[in-house]
Amino acid sequence: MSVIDLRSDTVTRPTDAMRRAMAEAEVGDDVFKEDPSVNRLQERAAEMLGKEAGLLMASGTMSNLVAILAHCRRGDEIVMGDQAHIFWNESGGASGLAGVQIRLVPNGPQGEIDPRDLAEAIRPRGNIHTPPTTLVCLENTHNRCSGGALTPQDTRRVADVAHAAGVRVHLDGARLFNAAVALEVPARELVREVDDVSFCLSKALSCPVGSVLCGSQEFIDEALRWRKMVGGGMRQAGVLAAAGLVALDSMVDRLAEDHANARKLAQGLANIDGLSLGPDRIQTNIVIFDIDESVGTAGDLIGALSREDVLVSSPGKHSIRMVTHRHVDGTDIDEALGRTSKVVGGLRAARKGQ
Ligand code: TLP
Repeated sequence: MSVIDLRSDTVTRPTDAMRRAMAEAEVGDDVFKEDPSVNRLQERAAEMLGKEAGLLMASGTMSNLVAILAHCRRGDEIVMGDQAHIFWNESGGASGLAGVQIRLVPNGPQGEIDPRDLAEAIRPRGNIHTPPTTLVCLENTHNRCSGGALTPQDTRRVADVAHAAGVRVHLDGARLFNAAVALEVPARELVREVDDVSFCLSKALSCPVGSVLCGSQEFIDEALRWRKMVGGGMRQAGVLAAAGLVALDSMVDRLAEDHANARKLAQGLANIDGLSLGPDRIQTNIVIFDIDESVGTAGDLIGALSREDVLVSSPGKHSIRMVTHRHVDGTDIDEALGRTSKVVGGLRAARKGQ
């Protein structure tokens, strides 16, 4: 029985073309800004996103942290959705390392933020009793909102409120190209209104390592120093950038296949008693569903599925996440659905018999 790994699109391995490009990459010392492949990737990313400059980072987490460090001072307040990856999954780096306080506003079903909630949450500068709001963080696609994609209008509405109050906007676009493909909108349209954006090369785009932070030249100059401080100054990083260039050239359009597989997966899961989700909501490659008490906990289901060689992850005690990617095709989806149906049926029968 083959293993079907739906834990994350981060499990994707580099393509043969990437490995060749990595082996042949022209390199130099990037801390001296002398790595031609890194320079090419940064320019290419910035150009694709309509920003002045780009900066290669070791990870999405490092990109988000460096963006916060570059925009904020210790004691500032930053606002984000209550399902934000920065809040849930980045080890508390914003508070632990950047010294900022996080204020949460509700995320809508696709990861959107209501501009009225943001307007209410923003605190002005100049009051010695309250932390000034200096940054708003958005996420597109939204991981914990089942890969929901923000439209350019969703982003503009939030950015307008933030900018009118003198607050900057950072976009965690770890899966920005998934949003662009799903909405059939150029990625640069999705980031036009934000001050900076980071996107990941190492998720569905299949690179081994990397993320690129893009913004104004002034912001990137500031980010460069913070990247060095957190240990992200890499040397012959061109071997990584070479894979990133292949990804931007040839791995974006195929994301549509992952999205079609995720929809098929969601439709199948919705037909299994004990699982609940709205399959029409699925826009990209992340499927999150709730588990009924009759099945057990997320831990029970993860364990039972792994014994059937289906690997999944869990965003909560009663929910499961399945992510489609380049190493999972339509046949694997059918197989995963068959095994999940069997496992869920077995767990329900066992609980009934207790
Ligand atoms: N997300 C990972 C896990 O941390 C949950 C995943 O498997 O999805 N922003 C978003 C929206 C992300 O989903 C992730 C990774 C990151 C940032 C951090 O990226 P890395 O893992 O490169 O630090």
